[in-house]
Order: sequence, then C-alpha cells, then structure tokens
Amino acid sequence: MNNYKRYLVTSALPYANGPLHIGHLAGAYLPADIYVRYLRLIGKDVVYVGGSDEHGAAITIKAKKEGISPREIIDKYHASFKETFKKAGISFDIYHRTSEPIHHQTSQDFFRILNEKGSFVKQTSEQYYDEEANQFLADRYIVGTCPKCGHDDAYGDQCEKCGSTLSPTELINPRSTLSGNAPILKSTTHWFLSLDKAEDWLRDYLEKGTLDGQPHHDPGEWKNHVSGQCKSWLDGGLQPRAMTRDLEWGVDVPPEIEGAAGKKLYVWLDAPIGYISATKQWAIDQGDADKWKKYWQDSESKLVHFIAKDNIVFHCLIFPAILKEHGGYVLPDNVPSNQFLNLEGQKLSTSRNWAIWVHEYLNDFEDKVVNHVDVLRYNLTRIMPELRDSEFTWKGYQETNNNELVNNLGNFVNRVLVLTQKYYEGIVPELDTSLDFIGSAAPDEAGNYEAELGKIYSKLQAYCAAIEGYDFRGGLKAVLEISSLGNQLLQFNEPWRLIKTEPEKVKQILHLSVQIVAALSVACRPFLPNTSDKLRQFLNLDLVKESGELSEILTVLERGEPLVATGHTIGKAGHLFSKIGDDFINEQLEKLQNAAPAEPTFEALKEEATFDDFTKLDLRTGTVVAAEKMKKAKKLLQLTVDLGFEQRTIVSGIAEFFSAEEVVGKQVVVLANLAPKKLRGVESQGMILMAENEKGELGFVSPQDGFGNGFTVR
Ligand code: B3M
Ligand code: ZN
Repeated sequence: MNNYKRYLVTSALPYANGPLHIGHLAGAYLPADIYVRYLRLIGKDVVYVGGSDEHGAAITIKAKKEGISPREIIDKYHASFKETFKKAGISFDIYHRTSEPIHHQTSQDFFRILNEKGSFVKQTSEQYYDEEANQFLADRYIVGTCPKCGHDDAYGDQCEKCGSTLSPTELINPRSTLSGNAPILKSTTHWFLSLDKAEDWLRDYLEKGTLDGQPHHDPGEWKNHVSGQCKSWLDGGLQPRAMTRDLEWGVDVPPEIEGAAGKKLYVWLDAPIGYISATKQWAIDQGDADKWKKYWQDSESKLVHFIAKDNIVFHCLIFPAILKEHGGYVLPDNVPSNQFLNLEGQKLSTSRNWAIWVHEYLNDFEDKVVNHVDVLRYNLTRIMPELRDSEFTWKGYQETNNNELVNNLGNFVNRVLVLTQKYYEGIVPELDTSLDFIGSAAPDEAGNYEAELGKIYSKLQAYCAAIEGYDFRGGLKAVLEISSLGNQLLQFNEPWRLIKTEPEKVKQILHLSVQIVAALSVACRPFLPNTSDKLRQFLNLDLVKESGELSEILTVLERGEPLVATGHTIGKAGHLFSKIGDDFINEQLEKLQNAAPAEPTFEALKEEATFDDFTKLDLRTGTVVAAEKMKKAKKLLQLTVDLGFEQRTIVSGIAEFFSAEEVVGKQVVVLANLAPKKLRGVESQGMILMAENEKGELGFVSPQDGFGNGFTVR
C-alpha cells in the first residue's frame, strides 16, 4: 500500500428526493464502507464522510409535484437516509447535509476565490425559458429527445438511457417539465468555469497520473471504464461550463458579487464541496475545528471518491478542476466508480417501482432472515458491479445465503464451537504438534500446525491485496476460502470419529479450527460487521473495534503463533445464519411483480397501407342489442348488433373477458363488409373491433356515448 499518512474517503451524496434502493447501496456506499473498515482494521487514519445532496432540480421538482416545500422534502429524506445507512452498517464518521450554513459558506468561499482568480468567464447567452412558470429551464427542468440515442425523455443535462451528458440546446423537441410547454429562448448571464484551459493538466493528471510534473497516483490502478469515460471527454474537447443557475433553491451566488441577484450555484459545484463542509463539521464535532485541513490540504492524504458511473465526469474532471483552481487542496487519488446493478433482468427504476428499497428490507426482514443486514451486504458484495453491470435475483440471494453463508461459514463455525464445548467444556485445548493429522488443502496432505497458520496468513494477504485494489468481490471470496479451509480440515480429519480412537489428535484439529474462526472474526469485519460481533461473542473475545486488529493478527500468524491461547474459554454458539426457503423467495418475487407494472410491449408496425387500402374497409357504428354464450365454445359470444339500417348476427371471440349480460348495450365499431363466415354452425356477418394489450386483454373500441348506429368510421 502506498505511503499515505491518512485517508479521506467519500460516498456520493444522494439527492434527498426519494428512497435508496439496493443499486445505490451496491454502487457507492457498501464498497466505501468495506474499504474504510478495512483501512481502520490495518490501523490507518481514515475519515469517511457522506451526506445528503439537498439542492438541485430533482428536489424542487419533487416538492412541486407533492405540493410541499423543498425543505419538507429534504428533511424527510435526510432523516430517512441517515437511519437507513446506520441500520445497513454504513460507518460514516459523519453524515452531513448540504442545507447546513457551514456548507453554504464553504461553497460561497470557493466561488469567491475562483471568481477573484479569474477562473470564470461571465457570459450572456440565450437559454430555454418557460413563460408559464416564469423560469429558466436547465438540467432536469427540461426534457426532450436525446440526440445520441433517440430516447424520448432525456434531461437537459443527461440522458439516463444512454448515459450521454447533454446540454438543453442539444435536445430535440425540448419541453418544460414544469408546464409541459415548448420553451422559448431568453437571454441570461452566468459564470462559466473555463474547463477548456484545464484540459492539458487534466490529461496529464488522468492519463499519466502526474500533477504539476510530479507523480501523483498510479493511473493503472484506476478502473478501465472510469479512465475510458474521462478519455472520451478529454478527446471531445472540454468546453467552459456554467457554474450558476437561475433558480430559487440552492446556494446563493455570494451577494456582493455584481449580478448575483437571483443566481444560485450549480448543484454540481456545491455538492462535491459538500465533502469538504462535512469534514469541517466532523472536525468541529471532534473539538478541533482545524483538523479537517490535514485531510484535504496535506499532500500525504489520500482522497478516494466512491460513486456510481453516472457521476464520473463530475468527480474526475469538474471537481478536480475546481479544487485545482482554488489551490491548496489534494486531488482524488482514485475514483473507483461502480457500474449499475440490475434487478431480475431489468434496470432498477424508481419511477417504475422496480426496486428493492433498502429501508423496507431493513425493517421488514429482521424477523424473516437471520442476520438480515449481513446477508444483504454479503449478497450485494458478491455481485457488486465493480467492472461491469451485474444483476440481483432473489434466487441468487437464496442460493448464496444457503450455500455460502449457511453451509460454508455458518456450518464451520458451528461445528468448531459445538465440538469444543462438547469435548473440552469450551476450553481451547493444548497443542501437541508432534501428532500427525491431515492438512486442510487435500485429503492426502500431511498436516503441519505452522503450515496451517501460514495458509490463513497467505489467504489474508490475498484478501488485503484485493481490497486495496478495490476488488471487494475478491476480498470477500478470500474470506470464504478461509472458511472452506476450516471445513476441509474438519471433513478430512473427522474429529467426531477420531475422538473415540485418537483423542489427542482431536485437540490439535480443534485448536487449529478455533484459530481459523478467530481469523474469520476479523477478516469478515469489513463485509459482515454484525457477523464479526457474533463470532467474537461466540469466542468470548473482545469485539473488533476496527483499530488495527487485522495488522495485529497478521503479525501473530506470520510468527506461527495462535490467535487464541490454549486455556481460553470460549462462549456458546448461537445462530449465525439460517436457510431461506422457496416460499420466502416466491413471496418477494410476487411482491416485486405487483409493485411494478410491467413495461408495456408494443407490436411492431405492419407494412405501410395506402389510403385506398383503408377505404376498402367499411366500418360502421353499431350497438349490441342481444348476446348469448355459444354452446361448447369457451371463447365465443353470439351477438346481435344494430347497424341502424339492419341488424346483424356477429360471432365474437370475447367470452373470456366479457359476459353476455355485460356486453348488451355496448356501442361498437363493426367491420361491416367482411365476408361472412360460419363459426360453430352460425354465420357471422361482420366483426366488431377490439383493442388487445400486451397481456392479451381485450377492450371495446366505441364511439362516444349516444352516437347513432350505422354511420361510417373513417
Ligand atoms: N446527488 C447525484 C446522484 O445522486 C448527486 C451526487 C452528488 S456527489 C457530490 O446521482
Ligand atoms: Zn440517450
């Protein structure tokens, strides 16, 4: 690990406008939490900050929709986020919010300094304006067709379908999200950050990992998809970017600056500064108001931002540019962004309610799933979209729980504790290393005490390397491999048999197994904090406080010494995990399907028809005057339809959806010149028009109420 003295780790500040789903957790919070818990375990000085992003159009639009104030929205979601993160074990040192005065001041100070340094150009340009709402339309206030992919509802700043970053003037057929109207153009003045001037040094920083000609970080440690996105931005050429908006909600442009009236800071200017103001508040809470400075302003501090992929440009280009223009701040060493998590084959979607909401999971599953928080953390880490999009399925959740947590980890721990209680009254047995046993690697391996400790040691080293390289799936895998070694040790030696014939050997095997459980109690900590606590209680050891315990056990293991001494009395085993049945999974799947209406699918259009083709059809208005179910035909109703000038008998395949009684009186449209056809012995003289949706359900196509019969539809 490179020689940084301290770490400042951040997770993206979620917009306080809607609940968090598992994709958020797996994207920016769980990976950061694993990383910081690990850093604390190896004794590093780390501060982990987060908070709610309480500005931006997302919030004001939501407030407007619900007819309440932005303040009510942010208070509600901020409180809920804070509680949700706490329950999920996301171990922020501070969870702050951008509506706090200290944040407004910090952001305004940045603006002042950049303004004084000439980092901005003030430009007047024509921007879209909603005349009905009396508001300029930037970012999410405007939607239209994406010029890149044709998606109909792309926002003014971004297309959520293809991920392109956009500006409002690029949208095809723009419309206001406030009124739905087409906007007009109106001129307005804003402060633009001269990103174009930063292009050269940003290229060095991102592609070579150098800053001011000095090595800064190893760009090879950055994920490909992150570097790739940065490169494509740079290759496209950077443009000056507006850092202010005409809005009512947000951080004011410092009022003493000329032209500030009515202007707010762009949310992507103030939000990342939220990491700094959060650290300032943390320092105040620590009783040392200046303490934040060493984390942000000392080159021996490592800054790491955990985000999802739609935030890459802001963290890799724009925020670094702001920090550098200001001067005196460290720049990110890495931005290990994750890709997206899908759910049961579809994109997670808040608007479609296709999601597993974290607060719901945390509240509802406590009684249903043993160790439910860690089970979720385990699952999400195991499928974390570190390098590519990945998918959560309830089936996968069940299998992972049953096969890996119950059968591997839980089973091993339980056997060790139960056998130690049974044979030795819970006292870690003494060790006679002269006795032979079978090693954990293979059934024919000669066992060796030090070699066994060495195996744990090297698995732990692989574990450290994975986590330090932001490969959290790899780190978790190493934990399970340690548990597998333990299971194999028991499987190959069968202490439950051996106890009758060679009881001395069993001491050696269980002594070793206790060491493995102890190693697991530390190693699982970043991923499974509750499990770590339980294991420590089972072992009757102090809880892991995340202050260098991993480094300590590595030193002990490297010396070939035990982690738990002979003679130590362990506690009783409890429930660590338990099997999840099919019923539970089916219930969840059903709940998901019911909560989210299926996305309608549309038939492809048929080949073009001419007007002449159309006029061949004689469509007439009519009314059903009598109906009866046809014998031995489940789907058919025999209808009598009044066409004004005559009555027709029509056999119609609608009986699965409508009863004879309910169709009498319905107004319909009839294809009146369709060639007659005999169906079940009855001649059908035409056809009534019905619409059919993607589920095959039928609906009547009717003229307006009271419209007469026999008239032509064209
Ligand atoms: N609130 C966007 C988001 O939630 C934004 C992140 C800010 S991080 C400084 O995707
Ligand atoms: Zn698009």
